[in-house]
Amino acid sequence: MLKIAIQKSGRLHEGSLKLLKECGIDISNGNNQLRVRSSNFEAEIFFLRDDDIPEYVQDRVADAGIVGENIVYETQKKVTVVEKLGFAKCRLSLAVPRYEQYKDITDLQGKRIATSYPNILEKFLKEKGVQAAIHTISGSVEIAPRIGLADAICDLVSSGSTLFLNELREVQTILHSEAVLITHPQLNEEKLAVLESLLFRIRAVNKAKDNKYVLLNAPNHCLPQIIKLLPGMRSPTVVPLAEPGWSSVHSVISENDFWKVIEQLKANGAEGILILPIEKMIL
Ligand code: PRT
Ligand code: ZN
Repeated sequence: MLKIAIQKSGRLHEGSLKLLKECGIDISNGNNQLRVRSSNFEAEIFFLRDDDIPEYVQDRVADAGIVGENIVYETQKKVTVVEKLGFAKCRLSLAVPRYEQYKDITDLQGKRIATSYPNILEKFLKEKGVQAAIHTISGSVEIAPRIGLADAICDLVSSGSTLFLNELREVQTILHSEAVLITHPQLNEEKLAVLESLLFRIRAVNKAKDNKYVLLNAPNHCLPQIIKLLPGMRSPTVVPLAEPGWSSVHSVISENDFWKVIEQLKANGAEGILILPIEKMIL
């Protein structure tokens, strides 16, 4: 049995539950319970505050957990990051009042910086050789400059609208973060086997999200060029159409290359292009 800790409520909660569901792991937390056994997978899910998850994993209360990398690096517990999960993306950044001069990090020498991430910030400033007074506060960091508590802040940013509304300007990114799967560094054989199975499913789900299934028709003389543009998993499937001299080509393309490849396919004679989402992808 693998004990997996996820956030009870907050920005990671939905994404964590959705990922487990996409992995076919059934969890029904109808009564708002603290822990729930999956009915179809060797796992028990614990619902906790995100800040506490690394410590619980270190202390073996849970074997694994889903948290933001920002929390992993700030709490400095002995846990292993085993997989990036691709959701809850954000960055930990320094910001100063909108009209404040800022050339580079040395402008923060001797200044006061408010943050909920004192450990990450201290390490960063040390690396840059900058000395500043770190004020640790647990929430609403963005108001610190306005109330005269600090000259700058170090906080999580995603869209940037919180900074904008508080008349702050992002000047330096310290860390890019996303949700990750962490585990205790030493799991027994039985737990490792469940973890392997979980990782296999997570990778199949996330790989599918990065790719699209493409179907198209093309005259046979265009096939060599089209096949070059669509390497697919091994190579594309090519099947003849009922109309002589034409074929249908099926393949997989990466989300990142998508628009570029589609334009090139059209330019090389492809017609009737269909793009479909992939649910799971196993290489
Ligand atoms: O109650 P609990 O302790 O479990 O939750 P929490 O309130 O501490 O955390 P929560 O739910 O706010 O965030 C959980 C995790 O989500 C964080 O640790 C990050 O890994 C991730 N995450 C992703 C974010 C953001 N994006 C984010 N934008 N966490 C916080 N924010 C906040 C940020 O602090 C700032 O106040 O959102 C504001 C900025 O957002 P924008 O869009 O205006 O830039
Ligand atoms: Zn928290």
